[in-house]
Amino acid sequence: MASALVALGGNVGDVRATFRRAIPEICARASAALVARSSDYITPPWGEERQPPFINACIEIATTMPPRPLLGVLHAVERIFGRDRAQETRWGPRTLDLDLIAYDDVALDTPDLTLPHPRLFERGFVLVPLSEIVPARRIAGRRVDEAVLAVSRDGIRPLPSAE
Ligand code: PH2
Ligand code: MG
Ligand code: MG
Repeated sequence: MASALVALGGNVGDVRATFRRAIPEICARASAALVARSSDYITPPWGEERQPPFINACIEIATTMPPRPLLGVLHAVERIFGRDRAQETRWGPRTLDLDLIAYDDVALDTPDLTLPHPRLFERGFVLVPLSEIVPARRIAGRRVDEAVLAVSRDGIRPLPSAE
């Protein structure tokens, strides 16, 4: 079994409801077990500031599906929840963004998939939820709970559990 870390994000529609439905959909399609799920966080928009705040979360899944097919599953689940890549702008609003952050210790650099995720260490909206579920995990040689101290956490707030 491999351990895959997936970041979830969105700022269009009922994003928390989308996450609740998308997580079991990912697990079913990737024959994966959900190992851990972070809280949902409200986060200030990064990259393009003139848009509503995002909701972000991270999950850890255990799967035997290799990274590239897993990325295909994530893209398929994005489409189910209304993602339309043809209509959107870079860093702009979206219903559901699913990013593969890390897959065991696999390092890959290809046009469609880079592992670990190349912008992970710049992004509080990924590192904060990630540090909740896998603080001791090393990604590219860095502990997640140390990496989170090096990024801005301004405006990033956990939301009370929705259940
Ligand atoms: N995703 C983006 C662009 N900006 N900002 C936050 N806070 N969270 C995101 O998930 C996010 C973003 C494009 O994928
Ligand atoms: Mg993204
Ligand atoms: Mg993405």
